Amino acid sequence: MSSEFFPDVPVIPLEGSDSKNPLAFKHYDASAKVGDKTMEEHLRFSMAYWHTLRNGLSDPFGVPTAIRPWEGANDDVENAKNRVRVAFEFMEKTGIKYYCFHDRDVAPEGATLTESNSNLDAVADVLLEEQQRTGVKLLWGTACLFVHPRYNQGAATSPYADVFAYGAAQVKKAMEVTKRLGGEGYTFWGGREGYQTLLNTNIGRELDHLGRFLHMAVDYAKEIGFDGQFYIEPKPKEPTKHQYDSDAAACLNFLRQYDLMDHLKLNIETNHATLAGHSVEHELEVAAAAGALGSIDANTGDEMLGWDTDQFPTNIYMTTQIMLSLLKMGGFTTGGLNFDAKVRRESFEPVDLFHAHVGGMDAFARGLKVAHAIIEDGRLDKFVSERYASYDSGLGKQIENGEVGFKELEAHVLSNGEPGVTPSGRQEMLENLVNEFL
Ligand code: XLS
Ligand code: NI
Ligand code: NI
Repeated sequence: MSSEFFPDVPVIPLEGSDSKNPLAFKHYDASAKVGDKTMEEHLRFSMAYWHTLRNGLSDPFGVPTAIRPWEGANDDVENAKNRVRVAFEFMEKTGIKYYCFHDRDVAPEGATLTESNSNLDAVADVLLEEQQRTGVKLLWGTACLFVHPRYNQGAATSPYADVFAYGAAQVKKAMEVTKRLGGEGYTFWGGREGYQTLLNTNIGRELDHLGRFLHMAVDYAKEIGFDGQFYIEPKPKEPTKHQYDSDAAACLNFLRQYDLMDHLKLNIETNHATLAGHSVEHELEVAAAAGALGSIDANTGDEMLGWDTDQFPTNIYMTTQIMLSLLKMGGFTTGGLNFDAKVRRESFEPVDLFHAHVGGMDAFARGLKVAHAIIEDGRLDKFVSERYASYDSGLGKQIENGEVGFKELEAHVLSNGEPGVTPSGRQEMLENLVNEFL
């Protein structure tokens, strides 16, 4: 284990809930079993390279504040390679076993595509070496199709075919590198796939182009034998006024319209859900109901602010609800909890990165334990299944099986009259029940 970049931070110990050490786990015990899996297997934590290694913490009003002593003077390949060592030391010390990256997070963009690709290959050599040294794996890769000026009006939905082509070339390479690093998935997040004004926009054509783009990705994956899971990540706005991948329902509709349901699952991000006017558990449930919940970008927003603040998750009630949805659908297969989150601009020291991740991991460990206890207890599940029991037999079953139509149902009403008083929804009782476990 190397201890070059964070000499003052040891491997984060597990000290239990009585510990007052801020850099110790109080709840996350990687090898402890919760039900039939260990915490590590349930939670599959991942570090987001773009935030943890590349976010200088600037905001629209101020310059970067982050102190990152390992950064060289130049944004070159040598510096990028050194940064990989930092990333892996960080993951070794926090016990995070996965990471995610955009092509341009890990290696600098060159003057040409060829140069950018060779930069990426050179850094990928080091990523692979460090993966082998530490056992850390790649949860998913992606391409950054939103920073460079060429993408100012989108990539796959840019009105300009040459820009579409550039985006495709970039994704082709990012998929190849993801495969080389054994990535378990590949994510498409809209970036600038959306519009700023309808006055200059043909939505139908842009959506068709996005559909074509994703089919090309599916075809190319088959061609190179990349068998990782593709994800699409909903977000309603920011940077564009309207992003086409607005929310889980819009993404599912898009996937169905373009015959992509078999190829992509959703990567749900908490702060994107709230930007869309939903809760994260709403988005998770919508995705899971369609059999399409793939992965989670674990962060949180600020209820008072209307933008993507990407804060680290600390709210136990929220992590409990996320874990309830996840456990109900049987847990992750290829996905994980990726901390797509950044420390505040005011938290600029390297050690703040540890506080942030350790806190997020502990918040999810508690959420996991609480959600598991609620499921074991069984009262919540029982209440919900009893609520739908009228569909388990008789008329309800006939409705579900498609055995009756309006005429039969009319006849049923004519002979049975009013349904009678329906049972209470008992929301408050159920909220109290959840609180019993917190
Ligand atoms: C931005 C997105 C982005 C994706 C990866 O809001 O969350 O970080 O997760 O491109
Ligand atoms: Ni994200
Ligand atoms: Ni985001």
